[in-house]
Amino acid sequence: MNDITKSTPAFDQSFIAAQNARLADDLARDYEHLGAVLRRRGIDIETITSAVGKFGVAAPSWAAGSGGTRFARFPMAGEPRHIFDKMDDCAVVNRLAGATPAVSLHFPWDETEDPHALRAYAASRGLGFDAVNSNTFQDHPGNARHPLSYKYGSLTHTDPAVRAQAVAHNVRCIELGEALGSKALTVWIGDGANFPGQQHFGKAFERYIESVQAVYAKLPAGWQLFLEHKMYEPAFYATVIQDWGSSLLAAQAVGKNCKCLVDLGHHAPNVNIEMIVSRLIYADKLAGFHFNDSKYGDDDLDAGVIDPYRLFLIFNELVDAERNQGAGFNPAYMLDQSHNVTDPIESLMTSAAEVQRAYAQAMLVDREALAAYQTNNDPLMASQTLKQAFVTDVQPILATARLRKAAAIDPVAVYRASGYRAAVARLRPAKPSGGGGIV
Ligand SMILES: [Mn+2]
Repeated sequence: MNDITKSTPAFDQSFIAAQNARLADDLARDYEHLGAVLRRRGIDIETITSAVGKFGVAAPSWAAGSGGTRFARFPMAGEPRHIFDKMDDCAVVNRLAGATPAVSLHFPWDETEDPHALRAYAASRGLGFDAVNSNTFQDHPGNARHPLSYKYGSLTHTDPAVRAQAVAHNVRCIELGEALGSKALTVWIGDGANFPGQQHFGKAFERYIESVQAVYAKLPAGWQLFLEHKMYEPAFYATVIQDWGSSLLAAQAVGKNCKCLVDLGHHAPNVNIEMIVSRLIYADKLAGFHFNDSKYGDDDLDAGVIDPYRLFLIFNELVDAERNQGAGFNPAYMLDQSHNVTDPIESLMTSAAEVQRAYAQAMLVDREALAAYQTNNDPLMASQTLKQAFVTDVQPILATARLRKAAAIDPVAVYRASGYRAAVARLRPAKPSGGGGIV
């Protein structure tokens, strides 16, 4: 453990302020101009900026290190060695980009025997905790809580002893999460089959429901249980919770506070994810999101890098629901990415901003006009109404929201100028590259 976040320029208010000072005049002019543009559309820019400033998306602890593929992992200098280093890096992300006030942990990757100490460490760096995640999709050699193998499944395993072990781990995740101040557990399992006939579809699904019900029974008051579906990988023929339909059936069978989490990379290419979001909102079963982007599969690329319009269309549904339901509509927003070729801190800062961007753009949609075009069957103008919001450059709003919370106008530039990665590289010895890919 070190005190890097206390000494790095990335945390020094006067350093950040000096960097901001070089850009502040131009930003003020851009913001004023955008304010005038929006005023002509009947939109108060301050309302949008205020909402953006309050919008947070959780950073995943597992994304602080270099990711990998099934083929290789290329470590970088200064990689976090343990959960405290990860918290330091996540603190820099939030300090400079001002959009990730909570961290989502993964157990046992982030295993700790003293969650209270971890919570205090996070709080001293301005961080809290979002949903905790359980890992029963790999074995944990040497971990006495996981003597049995998950090779053939976890919550749906044919052996009740393995299922009991997986259930017990999820219950432990809830206990750790309670000590950390989390309010939700996200469950994703890799259970499935690579061969036709390998698994009885119906019986495996029934075992899943039964196991999740056992976890749900241990859920504290005020908590939610998030079920995360994924079409394939590691199972390549059939995955037990492969789609939002299976997820919804399970959530409905388990209980009111069990909901469906949408990871943008966990669908077939070209699937209309925004429509799935709408359906889950209708059913009051939308848990929240794992934001990332993809071209072909579960690519875990940075949010908004491939298809920012899809991200906008998802937020269009969310803002619509927010307008209809008010404060009661409160999905969990988390990033879930793997950074193979970029500095994770830079990727997390820009990804959080991309999510904020989609939110801001979606708030610019003229919903009254859109409703009229829909009612009057004017598809061209309906589409143009969405496009008008999407093509509006909301960068001055995002930057101003950051400036107002003393974060960086240009987070990546300030981060690079701070020399943070080189500083931690001196403190954190390089790890040899393991053969493993995704970690
Ligand atoms: Mn995910």
